[in-house]
Amino acid sequence: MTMAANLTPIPELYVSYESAQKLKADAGDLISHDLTPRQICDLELLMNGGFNPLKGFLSQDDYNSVVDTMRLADGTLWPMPITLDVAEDYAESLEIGQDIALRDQEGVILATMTVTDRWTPDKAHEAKQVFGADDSAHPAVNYLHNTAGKVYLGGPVTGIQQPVHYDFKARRDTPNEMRAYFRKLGWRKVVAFQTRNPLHRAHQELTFRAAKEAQANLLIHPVVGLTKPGDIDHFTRVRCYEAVLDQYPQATTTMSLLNLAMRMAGPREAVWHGLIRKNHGCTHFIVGRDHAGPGANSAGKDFYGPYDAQDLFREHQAEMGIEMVDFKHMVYVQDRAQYEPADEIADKDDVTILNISGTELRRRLSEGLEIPEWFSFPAVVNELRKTRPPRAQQGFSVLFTGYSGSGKSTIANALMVKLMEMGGRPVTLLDGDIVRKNLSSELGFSKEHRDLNIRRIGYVASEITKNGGIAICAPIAPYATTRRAVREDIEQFGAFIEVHVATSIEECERRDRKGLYKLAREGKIKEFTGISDPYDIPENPELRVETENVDVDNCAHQVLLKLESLGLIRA
Ligand code: PPS
Repeated sequence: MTMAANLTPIPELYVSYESAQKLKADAGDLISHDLTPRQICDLELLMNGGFNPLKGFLSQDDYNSVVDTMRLADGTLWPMPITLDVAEDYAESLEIGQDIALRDQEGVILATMTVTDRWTPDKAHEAKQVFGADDSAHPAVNYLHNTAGKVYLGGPVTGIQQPVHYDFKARRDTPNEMRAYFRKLGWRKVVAFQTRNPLHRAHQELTFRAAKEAQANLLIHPVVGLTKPGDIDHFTRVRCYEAVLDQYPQATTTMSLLNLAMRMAGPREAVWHGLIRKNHGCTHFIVGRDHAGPGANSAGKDFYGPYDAQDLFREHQAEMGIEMVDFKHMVYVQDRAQYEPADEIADKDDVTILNISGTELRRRLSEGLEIPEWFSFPAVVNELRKTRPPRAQQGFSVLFTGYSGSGKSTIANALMVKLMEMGGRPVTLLDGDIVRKNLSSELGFSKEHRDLNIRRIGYVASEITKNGGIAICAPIAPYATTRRAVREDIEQFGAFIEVHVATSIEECERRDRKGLYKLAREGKIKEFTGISDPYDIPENPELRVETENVDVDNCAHQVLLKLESLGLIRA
């Protein structure tokens, strides 16, 4: 099918330097929108042609068509809705036809957009069509419902400047820079490898084989924008990739970083990834088992079948103009001291086959155990160990959640003292009352204020965790979605242990230490958790402690045992 790449430049949305200077000066009069991290990623790829043929954030017609048919309204294949989500009141303040300034989080203007469309999307429908289910266990569905604004704006974008990156500048290339590089080196066939994980020997082997099979050069094209919550940060990964690059025959392989915000949309995502690589001048694309898979749904089953992504890609590859190379599952054959594709080992009953799964690798890293040389390169393991020291040396956060008067603060205090007695890491207690006094003194108990309060606690706890300390938090934290957001913030840096202090509302009311339940029953305190405001019982906390007929010391001890079983403390 695809023989050689057409490497002529593709259209970008940037204006000339002079026009950009003028636009920047004039933009002072425009209403601004401060882009979210995801929108910055999307805008960069819109402007530099990575999302060619899109000319801006999708209009309502294009959106409806992409959601339902994977095509723009004119029939062009495009699987992912690229939308500018904003808050309702902001959207209402705009007129159709108006230009707005799109700014990064420091206020730097990156582009202007003419607002041609404004609508309130049916998010449940979008979730079902694009991600396969309206199930918040899917990170992008969760984002759609809990992070994205309620209203979408659409319209063409005029690019002023690229988002600023201070890291790995020399490794970031626009599609046209990539095309020029391939032209210069005479690379007419290029197979791209998309990844959000560190590369080990098996990946090196499979990418090298894929390139040989396609008689092509190889582009390692890792995503450094947004990946799946909990992934290894891109700084560490890029250092790992640089170490692996030396392992390829010289002049066959290059690496470039892609500032993409992944959606983990499996099959649709694979097609999207292919189109993006086509725009970068590649002729082939490696698609593996469960490509861009988000993991298990809320019923514990995978969202997509293992080969759904390959099937969808295959169906569309002729139209896309980029050819799929199937990912070979590589395993190590000890007897021959080499990696071989699992399905090509004729004598598999007579040889010893070794493999280390991602879960096993994480276990070995977190427990400081050996990672053999046949599995990875020493330089890669070294980088990973620096970022992921054994769990007993990492920071972590414990969130106690439960009704007012359930005993959260008392257990949290006891736990703090026990951890301080053990020593080794600094411990900070973010008790509900302490936080309300020092961080959130202006907040009340509306849903919005409670969310803000818990997000602040999550932010401080994530910083403590990142810096190797222990944060013990003890707010009511009544809403499951907010607790989940905090979990995601913290798990980027270390473990998050949710402890449900499961004292029943009846018992809390019976104890009524502060006399607040009485006031709540009399209607003198409004929106009181458990009486006149909801409390979402945690479904899968790391630990649930009962306090009725159990003393505080024992409750705190149960938490210690949990921490020990997770390898976070040593007995
Ligand atoms: S939240 O929902 O997590 O932001 O709440 P939190 O910061 O933990 O604060 C809870 C403490 O504030 C007192 N209080 C109320 N609780 C619940 N609902 C209402 N409306 C309310 N008004 C005041 C209450 O004493 C809680 O104390 P704790 O420490 O939980 O017993």
